[in-house]
Amino acid sequence: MFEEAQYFAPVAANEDGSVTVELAKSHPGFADPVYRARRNAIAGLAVGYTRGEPIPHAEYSEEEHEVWSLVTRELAAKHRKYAVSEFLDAAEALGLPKDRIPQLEEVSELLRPLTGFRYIPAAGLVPLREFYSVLADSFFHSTQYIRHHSVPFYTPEPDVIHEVIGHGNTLASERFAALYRLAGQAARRVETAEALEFVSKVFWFTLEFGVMREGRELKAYGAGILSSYGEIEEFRGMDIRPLDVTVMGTTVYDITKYQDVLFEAASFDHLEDVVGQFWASCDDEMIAKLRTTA
Ligand code: TIH
Ligand code: FE2
Repeated sequence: MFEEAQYFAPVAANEDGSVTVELAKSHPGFADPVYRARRNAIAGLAVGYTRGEPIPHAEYSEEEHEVWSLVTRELAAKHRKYAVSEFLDAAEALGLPKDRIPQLEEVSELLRPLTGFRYIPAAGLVPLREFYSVLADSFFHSTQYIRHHSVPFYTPEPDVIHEVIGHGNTLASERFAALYRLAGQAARRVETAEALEFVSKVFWFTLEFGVMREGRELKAYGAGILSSYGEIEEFRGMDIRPLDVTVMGTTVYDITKYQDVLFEAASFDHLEDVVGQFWASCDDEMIAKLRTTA
């Protein structure tokens, strides 16, 4: 999940303690009362959650488990073809269920011996600062609902498939987990809204939508590409630019479409050298300077 500039359905608290998720008219689930009831119930689980408690259990319907199975099946073949090897190895080590949606608590348990990352349920939009800074402590905010069954190949709205298949598998790699933690430390270190936005954009163009050279091929490591079996077929045809922190930190993107500008790391070492180093050392002053040179 992510924030602000992103596509997030507002969650409203009702007087009786329940919550209502406001889906846009254009949302594929807008006119589906069963789906809307599910979204409200699931958002209700995360409201009032405090860290350290067990994550509330979401009881998914048969139809919801089927969406997970379908997407898992479609993605498995595409991952073999298009995902970086570090992701494939991590996914193998994590061993997510294929035929049912796992509980977030269960995913945390699977991650525990690998990298120690833990999930925090989120009802909807999490403030930018909060979302990123807890990455430093190996916490990851996650939605629990699943995309509407009519559009399984892509959603502009982060859902449990994106959070768990995209981010969870990545967070099972110690090498990737270290980068997530560095992004968190950077978010905690910077003070201005401009600097925080810059840090979050570098995250967007790397850990969400990054691509990487592996031998002669271009592979994906960004969770947003790896959770969409529609978008993953398209990334090689996009405008692929060299990895550059200043450009990534200032490029505007549209969350509702397939990303048409992507940044290529020449190798994992290159990603760590450029982006890892940036997050490890950036501060308000450095970012203010970079923004003027953009
Ligand atoms: N587009 C992704 C998917 O379909 O799985 C979800 C998102 C990733 C980043 C923002 S929204
Ligand atoms: Fe995400």
